[in-house]
Amino acid sequence: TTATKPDDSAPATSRHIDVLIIGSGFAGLGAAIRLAKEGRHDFLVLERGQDVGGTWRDNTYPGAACDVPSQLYSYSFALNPEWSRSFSKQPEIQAYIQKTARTAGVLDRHVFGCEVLDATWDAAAEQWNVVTTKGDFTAKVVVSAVGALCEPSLPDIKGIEGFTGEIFHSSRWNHDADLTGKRVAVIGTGASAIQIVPAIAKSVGHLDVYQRTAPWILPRADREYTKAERLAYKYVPGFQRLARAGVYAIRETQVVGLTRQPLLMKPLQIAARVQLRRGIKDPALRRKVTPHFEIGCKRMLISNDYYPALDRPNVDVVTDGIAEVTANAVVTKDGTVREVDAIIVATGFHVTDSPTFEAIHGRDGRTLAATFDDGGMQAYKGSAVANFPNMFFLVGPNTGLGHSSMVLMIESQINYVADALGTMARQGLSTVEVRADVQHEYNVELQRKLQPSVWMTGGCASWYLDKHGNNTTLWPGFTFEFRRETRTFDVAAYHTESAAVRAI
Ligand code: N01
Repeated sequence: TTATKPDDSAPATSRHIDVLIIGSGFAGLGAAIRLAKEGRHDFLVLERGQDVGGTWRDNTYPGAACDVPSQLYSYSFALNPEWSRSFSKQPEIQAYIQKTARTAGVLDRHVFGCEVLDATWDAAAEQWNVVTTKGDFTAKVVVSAVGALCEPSLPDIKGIEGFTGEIFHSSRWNHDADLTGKRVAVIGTGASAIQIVPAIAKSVGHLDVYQRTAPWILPRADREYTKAERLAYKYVPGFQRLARAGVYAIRETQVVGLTRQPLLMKPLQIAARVQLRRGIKDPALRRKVTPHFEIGCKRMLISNDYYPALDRPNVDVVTDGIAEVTANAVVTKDGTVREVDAIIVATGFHVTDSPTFEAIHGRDGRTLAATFDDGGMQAYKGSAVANFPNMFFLVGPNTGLGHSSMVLMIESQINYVADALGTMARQGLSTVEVRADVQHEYNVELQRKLQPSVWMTGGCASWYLDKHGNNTTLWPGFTFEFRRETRTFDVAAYHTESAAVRAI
């Protein structure tokens, strides 16, 4: 089911709006609900898909589920007493997002099937000119909520475009492709792959898992809620908030091990080793999949069925690098040819080099891509970038988490943006643009805090780091610290222009 009927209407004609939100995943939808509640701003959400949900709409691969406990994986203003288990599966999360959108009554503020092709700051008119597949818009403020894990990163492997079998990215699963009994290759062993592999291992004929770096995998404390728990979540006042607070507190403690004392992560490493020993009986295979970096350096993965799946007789882990793909096979650097009917590309996303950055032109026409390419992907409080006036980012630079729910960070950013819009209205500001010196100092301090973290010292390469070697994706503190920093819009950090002054 979809939250709404697809909007197949003819392209909208040129239209001015106070606030344009791009994207309707957890972030954009949350912002829309907030602005609707405030009722002060004329706003519209442009969504390239045909439904709300963002990555939870797109990632429909077999086994897709969340690695954050269900109790933390909802908006604080729309707790979900209906969760059926401790770690929710994708269909349940998507249904929650759809229901939240419907209940909040914001679907009629969405334009679905509307992809933003270009957004350019018009300094003279003090507005954004936004070109989309459904017509042109102008907006006083743009809120970019396009997500960090939405643009598939396809591997640059010789000959891959000539493969004649089924081939698709994990986040673009082809449900028409029947893999039953087929010879299948999965490239990658990240969070997506380790869910896909156990989900398809039994039904495919043969499975080759191409592993470049062995990941750390912790037990997944997943179980169905009992009837009593479900009733309590639904009917006992405060029970769900209490459960949420408990999970929150446990998760937050990991920050110290991740960012200040990586040695504190050792118990997790031991737990992961025990799980590896129990899950895989073959010692040679066990050696192959033993990680060689500190746990936490890459995203920590959780699964109870990945190792047993690798141990199946119809599954091979291939660690020789891929040399090329031919019309019907994957060839490794040692010359081995493995014929396959299908290739699943679970190679992650463009995070620090997202193609969406190309479409945004700030002052002097410079793209966000060029800006990030020079100085690294950086922002002020993850929300504003110098030279991009009246544009705010949700899930912006250094707002990701290695330990807890992104929804917590998203809500903090929404508070900040809502307060920014309120401040602009109250003070009659036509533009706000973060000061370059403030942004610079903020990022120097961020990088200083990140230096001792396991993400920098743990001996791995990960999508957390950009091409300059900086961690431009993760927040190096407790989520409540970010909440505190973003509680109010600190207008002094911004160059502002007042509408009244311009009129004179
Ligand atoms: O992508 P990834 P993902 N040849 O980038 C390998 C979230 N998420 O889609 O480690 C061969 O993590 C690459 O190898 P290496 C979560 O935040 C959450 O799995 O770079 N291999 C790696 O093994 C997660 O972190 C959930 O050496 C190549 C894999 O592909 C993020 O999304 C579920 C290669 C990519 O792993 C991304 O996860 C899913 C090449 N050319 C995702 N290029 C849950 O909540 C890359 N690789 C459970």
